[in-house]
Amino acid sequence: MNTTFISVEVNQGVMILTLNRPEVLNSFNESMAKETQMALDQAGQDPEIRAVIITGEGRGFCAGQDLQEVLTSETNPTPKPIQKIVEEHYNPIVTKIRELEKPVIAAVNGVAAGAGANLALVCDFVIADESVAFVQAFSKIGLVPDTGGTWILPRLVGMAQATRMMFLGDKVMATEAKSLGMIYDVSENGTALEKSKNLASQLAVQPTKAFGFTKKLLNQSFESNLSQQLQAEALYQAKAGATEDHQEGVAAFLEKRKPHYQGK
Ligand code: T3D
Repeated sequence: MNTTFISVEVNQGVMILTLNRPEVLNSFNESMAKETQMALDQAGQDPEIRAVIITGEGRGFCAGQDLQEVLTSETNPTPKPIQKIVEEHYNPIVTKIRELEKPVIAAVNGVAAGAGANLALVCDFVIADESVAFVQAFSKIGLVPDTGGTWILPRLVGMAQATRMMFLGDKVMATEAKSLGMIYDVSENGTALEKSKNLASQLAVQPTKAFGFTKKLLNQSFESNLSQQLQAEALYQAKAGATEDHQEGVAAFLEKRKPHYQGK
């Protein structure tokens, strides 16, 4: 895949997608958004890829929308309308992450603001360096939260904290984020990517299909009532039960050996 604003590396079943516009804290321009979408498509299509890490180059993870790109100026007299930016850049990224039937880890190496904060939060795992600040920066510039923030944040931290973050736009440091249940883990500064790689390597040798089905169940869990969710569990259990990995898991248990899952 030819890319300019992200780099993509695949190694031992793990794709590392690095946002790469460090001079603007990896804020999203249109091309970076499109390249990110393409990389997520590749992650979905390639059976060899069984876990994905999203991280940032330099001192930031992602500062959200590139605000230069939306400003009307002599060089940019007709910027793309905001609604189109949200619909064409951010919404597909969030959908692709949530629908990817493989685990996605955000290795948050530096500040995560606006769409950048919510990009991290919609991932399945978030590991952040302890000096990282998550900022719902939208209200500071008179916008509403997007990139799935109004969907994921209340689910993670409840209405009171989500409202506080979105109205006040204050910095939520990694340690507080973990204590609020907003992220999975905090790492020593400079180690979020390493820690994420360790987690991804573990996940990439697990029963990938069962993870994909689990994501689907989690995606719908807040919208379903108990009976709908029980029904969905039965259906996805049937699918998981028909996988080679399930056969392997049971055989390995009975033979008292380690399972060798192939994501099939
Ligand atoms: O079209 C739409 O707008 C709809 C889509 C909305 C989605 C959104 O994401 S809206 C929210 C957009 N993001 C922000 O409002 C965050 C803006 N950035 C900041 O508030 C701060 O940069 C941070 C709190 C993230 C970090 O602060 P700090 O002090 O660590 O860094 P800095 O000095 O502010 O930034 C470093 C450089 O990156 C600086 O450039 P310079 O002065 O070195 O040439 C700064 O201008 C640039 N930068 C940071 N964020 C953005 C940016 N340039 C363009 N767009 C940015 N979002």
